[in-house]
Amino acid sequence: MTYLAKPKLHHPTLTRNKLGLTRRDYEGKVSTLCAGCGHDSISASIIQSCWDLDIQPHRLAKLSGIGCSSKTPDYFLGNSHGFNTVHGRMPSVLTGANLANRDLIYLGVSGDGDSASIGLGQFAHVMRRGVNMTYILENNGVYGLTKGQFSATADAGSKSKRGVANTEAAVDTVSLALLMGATFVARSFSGDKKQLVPLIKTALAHSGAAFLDVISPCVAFNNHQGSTKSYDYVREHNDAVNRLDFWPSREAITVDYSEGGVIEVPQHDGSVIKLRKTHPEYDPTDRIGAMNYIQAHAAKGEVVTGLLYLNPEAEDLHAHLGTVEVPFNKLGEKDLCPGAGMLERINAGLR
Ligand SMILES: Cc1ncc(C[n+]2csc(CCOP(=O)(O)OP(=O)(O)O)c2C)c(N)n1
Ligand code: SF4
Ligand SMILES: [Mg+2]
Repeated sequence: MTYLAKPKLHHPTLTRNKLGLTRRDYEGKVSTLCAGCGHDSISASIIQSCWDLDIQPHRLAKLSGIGCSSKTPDYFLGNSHGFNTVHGRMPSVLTGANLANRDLIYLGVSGDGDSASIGLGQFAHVMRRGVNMTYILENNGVYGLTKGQFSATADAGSKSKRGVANTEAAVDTVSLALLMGATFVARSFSGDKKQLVPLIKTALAHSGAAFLDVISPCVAFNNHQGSTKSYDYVREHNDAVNRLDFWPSREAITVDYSEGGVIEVPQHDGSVIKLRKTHPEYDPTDRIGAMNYIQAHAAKGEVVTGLLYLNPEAEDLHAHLGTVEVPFNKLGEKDLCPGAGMLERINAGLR
């Protein structure tokens, strides 16, 4: 059996969002991942975020590659569009879908093997193109699905379950996303829902390439002493540069932030990010500064988390290409075929 359907019955007193939906309406099938796998906690945070944001499930498309992480879209948003692509190829399928129908909210889910090994080229290009999406990389430092080989994000010196040290340099996907031009870059930890949920919500509202690297321990193959992707290691070395809250609109702000140290970052769509700095010197709008900070702290074995970079002026691929507002899949023959007269004029202009 590869999946289990969940019973459809809801308790009548469950809280409902503005659409009248309960959190259960944002769930998927019963997870078949190992008990305690970090990926299941990320799915729970995605469910919470979409429920909080009152997203209509049919307006979201979830795409993934291959791996335990890439299986997870089956375990959330059972009423959304889904496409489980080939290993490492999620970004190009997502790009094509986004170009065909710009009206959907795109959520890409991938693993460190899927994104940093076979899919590294695709990863780099989807970031630099600014495809409007939320890209969540569930990072456990191993190929969980194929029984725990080191992946390209495993830190040099990190030990395998059998005690063998990894000798190769790690691909830092956060630094790579920054380098390639992603306009929202964050890192979090599957065990920190309080940090992760607002980051997912902010990423979903961002119009441009939003990348979220989530350290997500693999309890079967990479949660032992000597691993830098275990629950214990990440808890001990987590260096959160900020904490945020996300408000879908200015009117909705009900929390009192008068204790100080909070910056408001208004977004184009009227939503507001409330950013509480835990490291006063960290400026998430300074891309080069962010790269330096992340590298300097990684050299000390620290895992820097939080909203690492945000470009409030971000534009997406459709803006770069100057495409029409109407999604391509809604254009009819009249819009797409200019007629013989127009074609003649175009050809004449080229002579
Ligand atoms: C073209 C191709 N090559 C290799 C594989 C075998 N394979 C399946 S999943 C996987 C790695 C998955 O690792 P990751 O993306 O980190 O996901 P995790 O299982 O750790 O969540 C590999 C190499 C495959 N399915 N397809
Ligand atoms: S093998 Fe690892 S990544 Fe895969 S489900 Fe089990 S704990 Fe999760
Ligand atoms: Mg992995």
